[in-house]
Amino acid sequence: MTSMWRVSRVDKGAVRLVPDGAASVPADGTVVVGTERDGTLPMTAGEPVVPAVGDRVVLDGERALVMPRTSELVRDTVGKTSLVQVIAANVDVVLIVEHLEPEPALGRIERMLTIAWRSDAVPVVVLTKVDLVDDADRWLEATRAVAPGVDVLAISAATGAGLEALTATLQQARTLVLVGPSGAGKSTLVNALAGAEVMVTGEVRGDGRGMHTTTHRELIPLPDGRWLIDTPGVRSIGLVATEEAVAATFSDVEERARGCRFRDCTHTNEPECAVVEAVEAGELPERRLASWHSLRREATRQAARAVRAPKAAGHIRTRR
Ligand SMILES: Nc1nc2c(ncn2[C@@H]2O[C@H](COP(=O)(O)OP(=O)(O)O)[C@@H](O)[C@H]2O)c(=O)[nH]1
Ligand SMILES: [Mg+2]
Ligand SMILES: [Zn+2]
Repeated sequence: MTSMWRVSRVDKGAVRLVPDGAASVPADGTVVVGTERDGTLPMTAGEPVVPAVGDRVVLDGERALVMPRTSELVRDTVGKTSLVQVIAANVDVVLIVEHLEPEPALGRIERMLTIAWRSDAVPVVVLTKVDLVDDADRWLEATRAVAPGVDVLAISAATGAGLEALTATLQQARTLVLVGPSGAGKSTLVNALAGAEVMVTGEVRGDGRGMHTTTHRELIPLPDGRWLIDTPGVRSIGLVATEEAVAATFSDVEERARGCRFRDCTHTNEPECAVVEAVEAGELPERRLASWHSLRREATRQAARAVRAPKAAGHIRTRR
């Protein structure tokens, strides 16, 4: 007899599964399956993969089979060798969570947007801790300017401000992943969206209050049938981007670029460059073009380091 599950956690050598409409659910709701020695599980179609949080798994007796992924949020581990790692699989929406206090980092948001567009999921930007600032409108405007075509909302898990609007925005999403710096309020938002303390509380601070220190990625089933994936804050998230992902992130730059004289204009020193002209005319922020250059460069560098294996592959070892 077969049943459907989703990967909720991946540890060394073991994968934790939670039922996805499974026929027979064990008492604690989870099963643990071991991986092969190289960390992989077989796929229902194609090469074995390193399982990722969010993967759909068919249990057929003792056998665990991973289903092909509809989307993959990937990052490049920052090391000597490029190791592309799947942060989350089968995600509909990437919630890019950024705090309003301290000030949001627009460059980080642009970066996360590129990673999100690369994943085949839809990004939504959430500015948290709106209760702590009085210039949220200014930041909303500034963030919308670097996130063309993307919903940007300000919320407070403390007061509940903006949560209804966020829920309405996310109505269609079945699986969501939250990404952003440590302390941005991701786990707090998970609990708010779940309506319960679903995220495990980490160490207790000196003042005795609980502190959510997320140390691993985890998939959390919500009572309404949706799924949330909480992630620990990553200091430096390696960019794995395609040209299309950068173009989607910078659709404002791309639009201007259609007016450039050369189709392959690099917007540096070409004559009749509509992008540089827009910057000179004050119609496009200079930092926006600088971000475009820097993310393009980084994406090109990463692409040169990584030899991309078939899409389904989880970890891809590459040459130096
Ligand atoms: N004032 C305020 N504090 C918040 C809000 N959201 C989260 N926090 C606090 O910010 C800290 C970090 O939150 P946490 O959810 O652990 O962040 P994570 O590292 O992104 O998961 C905690 O002390 C939360 O109580 C908010 O909307 N307003
Ligand atoms: Mg957390
Ligand atoms: Zn140009």
